[in-house]
Amino acid sequence: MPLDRLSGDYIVLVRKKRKLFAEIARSPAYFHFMLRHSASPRLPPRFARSFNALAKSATIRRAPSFIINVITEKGAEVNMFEVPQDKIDFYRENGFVQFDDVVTPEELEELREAVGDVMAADSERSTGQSPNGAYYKVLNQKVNAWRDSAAVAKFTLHSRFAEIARRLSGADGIRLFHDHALWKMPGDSKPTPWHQDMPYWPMNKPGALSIWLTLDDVDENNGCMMFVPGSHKVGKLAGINLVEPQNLFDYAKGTGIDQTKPVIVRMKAGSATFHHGLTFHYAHANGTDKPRRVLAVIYMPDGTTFSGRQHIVTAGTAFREGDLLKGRMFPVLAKR
Ligand SMILES: O=C(O)CCC(=O)C(=O)O
Repeated sequence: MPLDRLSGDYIVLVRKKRKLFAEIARSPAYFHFMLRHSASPRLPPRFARSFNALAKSATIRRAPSFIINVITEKGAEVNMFEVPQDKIDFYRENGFVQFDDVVTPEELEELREAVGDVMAADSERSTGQSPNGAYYKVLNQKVNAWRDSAAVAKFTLHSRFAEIARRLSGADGIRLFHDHALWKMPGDSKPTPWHQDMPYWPMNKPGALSIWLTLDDVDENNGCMMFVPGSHKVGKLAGINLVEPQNLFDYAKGTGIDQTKPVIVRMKAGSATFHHGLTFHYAHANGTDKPRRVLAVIYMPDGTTFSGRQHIVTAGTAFREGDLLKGRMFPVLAKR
């Protein structure tokens, strides 16, 4: 794909010897210039030299939507990610946004296998439910899948998604809160009822958000999501019991949000939505005979403090109310 056919605003990430260098290229011409002349001001000279070499041997291909991979003959990888301003504006106005093809077809296969392995294994680190419980009909969930699998960690910790989250939220830095595999199982499947996420999270301030990356095509038949546009502006309401749900809209009476039409988001496998922790959302039951497979990752702005609320991820840790959520469980994944 010739570079001059590309347009938009890109984040260029260069991974070299496990270090990551990021730069924003406002135009393909600038990216071209970087490739040719190693002109990025943030690249150290030693790296700039190899960057030059990399440019000479690079092949460039464009993934279906917004990822552009530059793969060198030696396997080094440069990824360019478009985060168009209209996506950021849409997220801030509506509390959710869709990105198609956030992974390549090869990555999708890798991810299906990696998350499938974690779901199939018994583990001390990730936590799931018993298949006999009522919650399992809503979600077969495993929290912190990345702690069990380097192959999942590659995606959970990937700066591609965290940088999108950072840009959407406007935060200077983004930390991981946790990931979770969300399988909606076939057979007596229940919808995920309308809820906000923030009431469950032990955080003092809103701002955290999730990516919901689907590994299967999703629609109303197998558990696609719905969102109420603008509902993140209503504030934090009561937490909903996902097994015996209260009606979230009862808590929102008089806000106008109870009259707002939800948006159904059907997606192809490998696509994702990002949603704000206060956005009202719902997922349909799975009426098919296959699991609906999703990897969701929750990101929080760097600086988020612990509210003291009971949560599976902070249970048994030394965090006290008001402490910064940081450390090896909550690494910084993207930074301005
Ligand atoms: O996957 C689902 O069914 C629900 C997901 C959800 O509620 C979330 O990611 O916050």
